[in-house]
Amino acid sequence: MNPYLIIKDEIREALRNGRPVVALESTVISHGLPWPDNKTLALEMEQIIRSEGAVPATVAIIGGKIRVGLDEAHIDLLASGREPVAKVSRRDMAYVCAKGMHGATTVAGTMIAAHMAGIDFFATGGTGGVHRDARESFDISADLYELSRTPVMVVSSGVKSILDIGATLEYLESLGIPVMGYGTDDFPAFYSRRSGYALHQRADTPQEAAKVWRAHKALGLQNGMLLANPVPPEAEIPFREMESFIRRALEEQHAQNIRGKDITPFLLGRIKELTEGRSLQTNLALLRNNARTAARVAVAFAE
Ligand code: PSU
Ligand code: MN
Repeated sequence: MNPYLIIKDEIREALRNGRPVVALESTVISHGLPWPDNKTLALEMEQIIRSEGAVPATVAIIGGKIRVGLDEAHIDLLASGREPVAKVSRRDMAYVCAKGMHGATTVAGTMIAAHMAGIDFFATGGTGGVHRDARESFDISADLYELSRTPVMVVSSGVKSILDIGATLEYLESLGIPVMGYGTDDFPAFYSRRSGYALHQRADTPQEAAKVWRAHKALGLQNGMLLANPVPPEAEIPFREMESFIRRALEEQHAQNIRGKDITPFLLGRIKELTEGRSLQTNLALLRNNARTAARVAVAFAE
């Protein structure tokens, strides 16, 4: 047994019985959304997953233990910011556990914990990717490398256009990571339903997505997969409207010399301020939608 891993009883039981379970990340709670929307949203995503007949498993490190399945008090701790919470990717995992710290898991960190627990499906908002200045900065999210080595299906709304979307897709291809559009042939750009980049794999129903995942497992492929789920049309912000805000946030990031793992949270926060909260509503809508889709795929897979 792994002394650093605590799986909630309900989740352990569900996994033992082959019932559907969906993992959720916690960096979006601690670093991605403002209080109190972050707490409301985290609880809402869990509720949506339950209403679809699956069991939610929000992942975080609390006092040095990786928890798969949180209580409301844990979510409150992560959301309120009253104690320091580290942003935890693969790099940070052992350190944060050894030191007994609190940590919010990124897409990469959450995939690791989900796989340790035996969970196949994971819903998030947007994944990390290749940053626009990666040619000089080498800033490529560890999420991409994790997708290339850990067998979990990640449901996301593509990547934010703070990133270089074309380069991110090229890198996903190089790493052998399948990207399947959910009801779309166009890679979604987080706030926008379309990025203009074509996808070559598509699923229109939870059953179709589950079937591809079943084949992936049967083939013994050890990497992850992205199911790219566009934001609901009524919550979308068109691509060209976002571009000026994104450019401004990127200029400020460079001017203020923000680096490393602080870059993504900085950009997310500035974009929210620059769009006066409108982007927040879009962000919440796509997170709920991804929780619902991931739960439906997990249920279809279990049937
Ligand atoms: N993109 C978003 N919202 C987020 C994140 C990314 O639109 O909350 C978070 C996720 O947890 C993701 C992490 O795994 O940021 C990527 O950080 P980095 O770019 O430092 O790898
Ligand atoms: Mn980075």
